[in-house]
Amino acid sequence: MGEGISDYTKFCVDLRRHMWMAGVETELRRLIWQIAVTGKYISAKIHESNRKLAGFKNIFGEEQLALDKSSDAILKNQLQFSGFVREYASEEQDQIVQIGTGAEKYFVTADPLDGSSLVDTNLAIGTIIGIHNGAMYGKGRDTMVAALYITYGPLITMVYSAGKGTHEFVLNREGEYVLSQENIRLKEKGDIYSLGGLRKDWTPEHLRFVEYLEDEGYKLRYSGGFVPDINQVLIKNGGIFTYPALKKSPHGKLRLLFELLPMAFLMEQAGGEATDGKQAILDISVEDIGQRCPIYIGSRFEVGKAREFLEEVQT
Ligand code: AFP
Repeated sequence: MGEGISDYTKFCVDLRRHMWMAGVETELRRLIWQIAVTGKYISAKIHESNRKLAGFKNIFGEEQLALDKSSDAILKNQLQFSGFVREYASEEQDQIVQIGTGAEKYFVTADPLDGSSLVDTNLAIGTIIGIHNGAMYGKGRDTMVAALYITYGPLITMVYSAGKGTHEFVLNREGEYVLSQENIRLKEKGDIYSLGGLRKDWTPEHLRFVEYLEDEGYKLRYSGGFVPDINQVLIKNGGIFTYPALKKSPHGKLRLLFELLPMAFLMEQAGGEATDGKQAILDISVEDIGQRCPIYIGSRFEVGKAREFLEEVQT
């Protein structure tokens, strides 16, 4: 599809036109556009944020910043009237919420504001969205039809895939998302690594994998924000992000439904891989909205290497 957009017109391909040219079906195009527009409202909220704790705890027992709650409310209200969304599940909601009549096609998952604990440091944070056709329970590979994330950093960027490649857009001064990178492709092997969890809590096999990367001269890039950390691997076209199983938390920290499935969908569409160490993230059955699992995601070489080191203990 990229050959259809000559360089001098590429800067004016906005999100709607791109999805139309890519053949994304109408309702899905409108839903993705609706969510992208909501990112502008969330960004406005971040810029007026009062950074006070909302005094609430989400189902994971984490303090919720006012921003988490308000970002979730903005998203839910926007989707409620989209006409395409039957159910909404969010990291900030205790359970799945029916927000349509029940006849709508899509089920949307959201981490409305991932990395909110970084707001006071002015580091980049993000919104992560998964769009499923039909039921949410099951394997992502069978249910997911699209995924996107919005990064609130020096620029507001949006990366989406509807199953026809992974593409990046930048929000310009006119408030339009314009194409910046089409069909992002990861190299077989990268040179950056992003490591979650504390070294003292890593398993011996994970530590051996990290030591391998260090010996190979990989550069450490870790902000503590899943969205910018993943975005760095994608936009630098290679490398690996991992938040592993820890000695006391064998399932790691990150949530399968809200964080890992959307990123795995985007990364696979860009020629990368995402695994929990044993199986592809998109092949893991979702049994509970709070399900967590370890993640190794990025270039095929590094993800394959991680599996090798982790299998050593499994044999
Ligand atoms: P917050 O949303 O509480 O800031 O957590 C962010 C996050 O879920 C994810 O964005 C990061 O990859 C991960 O936590 C960082 O975890 P550590 O603080 O343990 O490194």
